[in-house]
Amino acid sequence: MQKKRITNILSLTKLTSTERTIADKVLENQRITQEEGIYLFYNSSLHFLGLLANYIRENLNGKDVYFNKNIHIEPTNICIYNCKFCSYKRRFGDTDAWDHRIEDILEMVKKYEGKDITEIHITGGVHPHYNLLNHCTVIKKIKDILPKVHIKAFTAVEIDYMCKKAMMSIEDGIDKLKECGLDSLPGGGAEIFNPEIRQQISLDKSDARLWLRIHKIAHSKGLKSNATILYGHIEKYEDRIDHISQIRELQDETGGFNAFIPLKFRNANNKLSHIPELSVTEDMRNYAITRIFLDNIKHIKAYWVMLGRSFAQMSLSYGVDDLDGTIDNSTKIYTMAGSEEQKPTMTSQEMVDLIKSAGLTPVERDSLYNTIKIYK
Ligand code: V47
Ligand code: SF4
Repeated sequence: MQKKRITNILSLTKLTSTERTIADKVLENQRITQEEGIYLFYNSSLHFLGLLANYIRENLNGKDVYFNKNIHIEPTNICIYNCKFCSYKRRFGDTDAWDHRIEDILEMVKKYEGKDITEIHITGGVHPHYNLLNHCTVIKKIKDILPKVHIKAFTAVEIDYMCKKAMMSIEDGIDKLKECGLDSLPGGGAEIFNPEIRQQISLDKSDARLWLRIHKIAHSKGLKSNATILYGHIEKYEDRIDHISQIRELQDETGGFNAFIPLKFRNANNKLSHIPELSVTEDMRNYAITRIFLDNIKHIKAYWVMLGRSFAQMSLSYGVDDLDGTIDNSTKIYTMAGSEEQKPTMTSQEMVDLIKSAGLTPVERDSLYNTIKIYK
């Protein structure tokens, strides 16, 4: 939306003086403060937030909405941690635990030989038996089968554990993973950085400092990564702003984050099932404020598998410019946590139609946001 048009609309909208200041900052491409971010959460309407977020999205990405062709591999759901929000983790011996052998993983990958997927996203439980070298073997063998595929793998929490298990420093571990074919890091494991809330929902999992340090090291070694927040459980608005503020600071230092992904807490089959899920209005307000606050990350991703297709489409009016991938029914994290997407797969045509019917331009991208195809 052009500056003049939004200025006209804002002049007809009743705003508080703080909202006026925030709107002026956005129109002048200036950064808003943490206090202003918190103010927006407590006070501002979806309409006002949507106007600003959409303006920023259009300035950064025009009408383009990105997606890629990818699959997820979840090698195991056996995990040493006990995150209360997790519907996926299992213990040894549980009937629905899985721990795929390397041969089975490679069989899965072989099915995509000659197909046009560009990315494999690998993440799973933190299995107590596997060290960094085991994971290296997996990615190396995947690259033998699909040499051109981009491997985005292992959350900072997984990297922390696999390095400890191999008695390697994070620096050496990331060097080794890179040498074996790792191309970037996904954004998971960030959850919420506030130490008290994190301790309550994720118990003894790697803390915020370590999560940030691992991403910083990855960036220093030329690997890009994503960042996430898990919102809508027991955290306060202040915690969300504190979290994205720490991401914003690291991005100022390294410029290594490609995308930020707000992940809405889903409440099926976990220890926080008593907490009601947020309304769609709250989700859209969260996307919009994230877009307004995070002025130095170009892409805000709505993970459609978690949100559902209709709401993912709606998020495109509230600051989102990326819908992740076509996925080919290859993830269970969200189906087990209650997402309505019980068979998460979208053909590229469905993805294209979904974006076009929102009045926007679908762009197939690679994992580093280079354009592969524009669907006019
Ligand atoms: O860290 C687990 C979240 C994350 C639940 O980088 C839950 O491109 C909501 O990070 N309700 C893993 N969220 C997934 C992830 C991800 C997904 C897609 C793309 C990318 C990327 C990263 O899933 C975990 C946790 O925050 N999660 N359980 C739940 N019940
Ligand atoms: Fe394990 Fe990840 Fe589930 Fe936490 S969220 S219990 S680290 S699989």
